[in-house]
Amino acid sequence: MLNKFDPEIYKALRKEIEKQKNTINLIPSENIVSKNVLKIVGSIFTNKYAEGYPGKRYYGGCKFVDIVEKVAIERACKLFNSEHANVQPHSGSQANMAVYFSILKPGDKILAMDISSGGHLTHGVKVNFSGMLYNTCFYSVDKETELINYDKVREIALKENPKLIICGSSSYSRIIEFEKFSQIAKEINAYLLADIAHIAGLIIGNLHPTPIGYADFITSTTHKTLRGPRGGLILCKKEFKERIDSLVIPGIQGGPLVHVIAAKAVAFKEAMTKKFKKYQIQIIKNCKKLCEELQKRGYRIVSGGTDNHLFVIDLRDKGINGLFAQEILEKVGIITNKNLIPFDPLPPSITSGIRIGTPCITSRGMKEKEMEKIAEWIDETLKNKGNEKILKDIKKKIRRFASEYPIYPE
Ligand code: DSN
Repeated sequence: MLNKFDPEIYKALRKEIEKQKNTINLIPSENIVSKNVLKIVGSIFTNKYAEGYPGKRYYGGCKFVDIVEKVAIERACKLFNSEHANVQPHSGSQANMAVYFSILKPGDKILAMDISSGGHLTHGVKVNFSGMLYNTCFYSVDKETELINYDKVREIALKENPKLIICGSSSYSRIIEFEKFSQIAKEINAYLLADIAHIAGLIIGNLHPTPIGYADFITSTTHKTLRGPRGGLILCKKEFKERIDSLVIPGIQGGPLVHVIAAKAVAFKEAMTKKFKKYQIQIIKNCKKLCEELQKRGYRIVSGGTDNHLFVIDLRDKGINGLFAQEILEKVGIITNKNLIPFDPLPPSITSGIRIGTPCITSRGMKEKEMEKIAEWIDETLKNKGNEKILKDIKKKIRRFASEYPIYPE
């Protein structure tokens, strides 16, 4: 038994279970998987090497692995209405890397959203491989509205003439108009990549427009709103199939994580159900409600609201920074992450904002009335940051409240 053999790791696991049970997780990129996904990701498929693709492996003994990967590919294509899917990327970063390597040479130009507006590390940020290898220029949200200004994006695209335009974001709380990005990309003969890591589940639920038919490549993770195991996914037109597949393996990866691919397949099946659509609707309802409740209590929300599963609070007028807010909220059992706001004067290690999202708490069964309570606790915590007694009291209430909601949903 693990507890006897490795008490160090066992204890950490017990503590993590306790933490997930007794706290309120508002990190928009996290979720909690179903029992079936959890079971298959912990299965003996982890024992198998399967470099290659179904029917074309470099190892023997892949008969059953082939079934798993074929099913995962078919389900991903059906779910997103895509011509091709590669289910092997270990993460969203590797999915993006495979796309870049398939169409770009080092030094080629990328146009992407800047990180303070909501762009991702792998969208050309200097400290990341994407920024080291490629020459990136950025578009930001509009300073006034904090929304994407498509005329401005077009203007930059015409001036910079990038080979690839990337849309998709980690903290943009509004609808992304893929059709407009596609028109801009077409005008300058650039490729378009839509990174839908955050909003994949909403797209499946028809609650956000799909990039299918507009983007040449679509990348995603499978563990955010999609609620599958941690991993990546690439969708593309048939014409790019060979290039993408050979870039994933042997290009940038070796053996696929078969246990994770099996879990992706299960998650894709779950995502085809009515229950999943209802879940996605509730994520948005909860997010809007939580956002409104915080606005009522005087918090400024970047762009003035949300259309999706997340939003960012600008804390500058509260006299605290994102790091401080993250830490004090964690103290009472509310898990968030510090996040840059557009044109943030503070560095990413401190930030002026926190990012809030509802996928996880919605998976646990919370609805609008619970959002009122959570907003109140956030507000009370930030207002009473120096009062240990009040903070302790809030922690107790949160612990009692959170422990009522399951962390192993069906
Ligand atoms: N870490 C993910 C997020 O939080 O959005 C992106 O990689």
